[in-house]
Amino acid sequence: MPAPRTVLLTGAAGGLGTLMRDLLPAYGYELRLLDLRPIDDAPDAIVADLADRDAVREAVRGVDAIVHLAGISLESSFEKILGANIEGTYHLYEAAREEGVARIVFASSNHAVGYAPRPRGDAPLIPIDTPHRPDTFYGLSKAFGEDLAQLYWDRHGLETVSVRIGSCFAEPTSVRMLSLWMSPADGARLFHAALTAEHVGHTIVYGSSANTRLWWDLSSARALGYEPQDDSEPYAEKLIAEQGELDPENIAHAHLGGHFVNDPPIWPY
Ligand code: NAI
Ligand code: 15L
Repeated sequence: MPAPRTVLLTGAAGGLGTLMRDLLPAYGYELRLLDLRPIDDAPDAIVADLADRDAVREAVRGVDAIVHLAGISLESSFEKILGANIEGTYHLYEAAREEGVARIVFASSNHAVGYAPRPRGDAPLIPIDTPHRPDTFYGLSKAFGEDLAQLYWDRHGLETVSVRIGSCFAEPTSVRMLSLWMSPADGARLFHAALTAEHVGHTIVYGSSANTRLWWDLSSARALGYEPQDDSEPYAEKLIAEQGELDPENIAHAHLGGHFVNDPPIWPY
């Protein structure tokens, strides 16, 4: 596929969307922005709900690719997750199919496989082909999004890179995040690789920096051309001094999904 130029960024008002609005244009993309919420410094952004199929179809028209970040990003009721993440993602894929968009980069999450035990000692890294083990309705919606992406590749030839993002914030803020952190700059590198790699079909990758304390296998991300430059290790001493080492007897510390397995943060809206 030729390198995409015009990219629809859904969820552009959110935390990750704001970071990517700053970082992705340097790779040559012209971004079209969409979110439920208006964006103060982007008056041209499309304000639309993924529930609005006509608005979604119009937003998708003419773009080369989509980076799909919009949705509920924490745990919520099944009904709310169903609307925003499951039906919303379906509407986006249908619109992309109808408008002939070649590729979607889907913001999946570590929580699609959150009940995978975190590796300890010399145990192997969590493999890409680990079975779906969602830790929440939120994680379940990400597992659905990955399966939807597979269906649209197999049936319609629409390509997707599903990025099971770890924790993409300016800095890691917990001991768990030392293993899952994806620096914003590495996030942009990975999204760029996902947008430009040839023949991805439906590829699932883990999304993190090259952390010393890595828990998962980055090889499928590297195969796209992703070369992470950052490592959370400089933050380790301070975070461990403040929070202590992870306790294997603590269920939240024993699984990839962390506190989502027993006390997930709830979407506030
Ligand atoms: P966020 O909650 O800050 O942003 C999500 C955005 O989606 C919000 O601006 C919200 O208004 C918008 N949105 C929600 N429902 C919508 C709807 N029905 N129609 C249109 N827009 C809607 O979340 P964040 O952290 O920016 O994450 C972005 C994406 O990446 C999410 O899909 C999240 O699940 C995923 N992700 C993020 C991780 C992270 O570390 N930030 C980790 C793993 C996955
Ligand atoms: C996610 O999927 C969330 O969207 C994000 O807010 C973080 O909680 C992240 O996972 C995480 O596991 O740290």
